[in-house]
Amino acid sequence: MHKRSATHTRETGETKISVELELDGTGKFDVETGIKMFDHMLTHLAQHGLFDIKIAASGWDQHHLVEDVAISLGKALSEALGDKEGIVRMGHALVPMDEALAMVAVDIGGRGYAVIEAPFKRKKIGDLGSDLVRHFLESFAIEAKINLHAKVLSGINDHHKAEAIFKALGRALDSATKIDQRIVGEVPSTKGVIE
Ligand SMILES: [Mn+2]
Repeated sequence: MHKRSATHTRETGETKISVELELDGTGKFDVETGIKMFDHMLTHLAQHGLFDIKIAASGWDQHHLVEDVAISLGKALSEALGDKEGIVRMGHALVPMDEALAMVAVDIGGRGYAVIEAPFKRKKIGDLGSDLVRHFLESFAIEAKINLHAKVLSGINDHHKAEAIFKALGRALDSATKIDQRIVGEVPSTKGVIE
């Protein structure tokens, strides 16, 4: 099988981003965005998605940083999947973290859409603005051209809720990006193509 990986770099007046993504990895990560809690979340994505992820990001504003990492990671995912031949396409995961429980479902169908139900009590989770969890997921889904539903089903602690979401996202994406040996070389869509 060809190597399913992609590199994406993005440099604007606001941020400088470099993303390397290997889909069939082992969960190796090297993530530095300058936002510790965001790094923590992205490493969970790598670890539990079994993706090898290298991200270096810098910029003067946290909102732009998170948004631009989401855009670059989304584009890298889409590119790494290529023509989407043989992939399982849909995936979901239900992941607990202590009292928190998160559900994530994805469809790699060529359409970017996100439905996020993740209410946080505090304005910040560590050094990360709580609103940026939603913003990350939405921006990522749109650029990756995937449907992404994320829902916190229960939970009290904001850190636990966010962490459960990112672990579930990793697991769901791992399932959806896997190659199904029964349909190698076939695009899993009645349209015959997935953008
Ligand atoms: Mn943690």
